[in-house]
This record gives sequence, structure tokens and C-alpha cells, in this order.
Amino acid sequence: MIKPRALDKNSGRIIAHHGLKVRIETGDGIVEHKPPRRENWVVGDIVRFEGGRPKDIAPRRNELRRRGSGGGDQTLAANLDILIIVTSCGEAFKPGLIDRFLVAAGNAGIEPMIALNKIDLPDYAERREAVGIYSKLGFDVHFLSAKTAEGVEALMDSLKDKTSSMVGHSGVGKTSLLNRLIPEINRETAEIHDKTGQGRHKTSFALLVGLPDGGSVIDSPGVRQFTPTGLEPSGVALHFPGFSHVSGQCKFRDCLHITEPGCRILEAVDAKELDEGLYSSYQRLLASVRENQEPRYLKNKS
Ligand SMILES: Nc1nc2c(ncn2[C@@H]2O[C@H](COP(=O)(O)OP(=O)(O)O)[C@@H](O)[C@H]2O)c(=O)[nH]1
Ligand SMILES: [Mg+2]
Ligand SMILES: [Zn+2]
Repeated sequence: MIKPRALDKNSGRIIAHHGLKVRIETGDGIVEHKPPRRENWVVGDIVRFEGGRPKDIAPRRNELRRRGSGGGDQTLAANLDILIIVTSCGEAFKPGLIDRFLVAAGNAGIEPMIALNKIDLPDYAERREAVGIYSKLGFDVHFLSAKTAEGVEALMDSLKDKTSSMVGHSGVGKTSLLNRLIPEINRETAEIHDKTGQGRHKTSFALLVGLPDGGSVIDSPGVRQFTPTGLEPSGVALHFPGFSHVSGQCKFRDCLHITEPGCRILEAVDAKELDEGLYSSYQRLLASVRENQEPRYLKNKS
């Protein structure tokens, strides 16, 4: 099935994390273990065994981390080659979430890819144009329908021999895409509610599955919001989509593009060379990252 790079008989890869246990794929098959207390093992981690028992996890090549809803950091996955940021037709377009995942991917050194799913729906043309901003900035954008299978083969080709993870809101069709890529999986997807037209949460834990032609894909539960962690405001400026083309020409090398004199980003927004919506998304993300940097006692005081 999966042919992970570095699996010898003393190591395995975490393919699922549910309840208290992790499911580990080893050269000898799949085993389940409870991770040691206080250890945060995630899907994609390589577990090292000693005497048949899991000992520790190998140092991570990279990790996708976010600010947890109750504060504190949460690692979502480790050792990824590609982050597939899934969005869809038929729901409100939320480019802010795409930007946040793009920054997280850039900061972690994971190659980002954007997938617009449900292109069988009537608002496809409008949505294609909205997503066009990312194609123009040089990102890889896939147009897909898990329903009709359009675009799925091209997606499969791009994922060959890589470890990828699908992220995005609940209901955009991540699990449906997984089922298209690997039909044997037949993972449960959300029924759209008759009355409200809204999807419900169905995917409760992250699952890594091998692709038929090599490589593997992680299907994870949807996120409502995402704020990357492990980066400074300067990291947001560095990795924000579309900024690197221009920011090198700002007067100050550590420019955060807010009110600084000689800021090329601000000039570009004024001149309509840089999308205004993109810039306000940057301001919001910068504010969230700064808020997370404040010590907790200051936050609770107000
Ligand atoms: N029209 C249409 N509906 C889709 C498509 N992909 C998924 N859906 C529907 O969207 C709903 C949510 O899908 P699901 O895969 O569970 O989304 P997830 O929460 O991102 O995993 C389900 O009712 C799917 O049938 C698609 O390409 N076109
Ligand atoms: Mg799902
Ligand atoms: Zn600037």
C-alpha cells in the first residue's frame, strides 16, 4: 500500500489519530498504540520502535501548526510535501482562510496548492475569477468536481509520490475528493441538510491513505478558523501571498507595510496594483498573530 520513504523494521508512520490511540503503519502491517503522556504525536509522524514498543518520534521535517481554540498551539500534521487548500463553489468565498494557510505553508516550507471543488455548481464562473488572483500570483490552482470527477486525474498526477494534506472548511468536499482519489476508502461524507443547505461535520479524525500510483493523502476534519503559529509578524509579511514581489523595494528592510514611509506595498495598494482585499486580509492576519504574541495575563485583564 503506502511506501513511506524511511520505514525499516524499527519504524512506522502514523496514519490516524483517534481517541487515545494512534494507528501506525509499519513494514509488518498496521498496529495501534497509545502515545506516551504529554507527547503530541500527529498523522505523518514517524514512530521509532524499540523492542517492539514505540519509543519516540523522529525529528519532523516540518509541521503544520495553528493556534488552538482554547489557546496554546496545536500541531495538525507533520512531514508534508504539499498542503492542498480546498475551497468550493456553492459557499461564501473566504479568501482570508486561503491566505492564512498559504502563510502557514510558506513558513513551514510546505508547497501549497489551491483546489476549487464543486465546479459542477452554477457559481463556478464567478468563483473561478475570484480564485484567479492566486493563479496570477503563481500558485498552483486545481479546478475539481468530486461529483463528476472532473480534474481529479490531474490532481492525482500532481500528488504522485508526495505526502499531501487536504485542509479547509467543513463541507467543501475534502472527504469526497479522497473517495474519488481512492475509491476503496469509501469514507463517510456529510449529507447536506435538506432544510438549511448546510453540510454537517462528518470527518472526526485525520486519516492518511496511500494513493494507487504512489504517495499519500491526509483527509482531516474541517476547520472553522485557522491562525498559524510559530512565526513573528515579520514572518507574516515575508510569506503573505503576493507580497514578496514588491516588499523588497520598501525603504525599510523590516517593513511590516502598515504605516511606514517609503512602503512599496502601501503604494501598490494605492495604485491598485495590489488587491485591496488581499491587503486587508494581511492586516487581519497580522493583528491575530500579534494578539497571540501577547502574554496571556494581559489578554485576560481587559
Ligand atoms: N455538487 C457537488 N457537491 C459535492 C462535491 N464534492 C462534495 N460535495 C458534497 O458536499 C458535501 C460535503 O462533502 P464532504 O466530502 O463531507 O466535505 P468535507 O467536510 O470537506 O470532507 C456532501 O454532501 C458532498 O456530497 C462536488 O464536487 N460537487
Ligand atoms: Mg470530511
Ligand atoms: Zn512596506
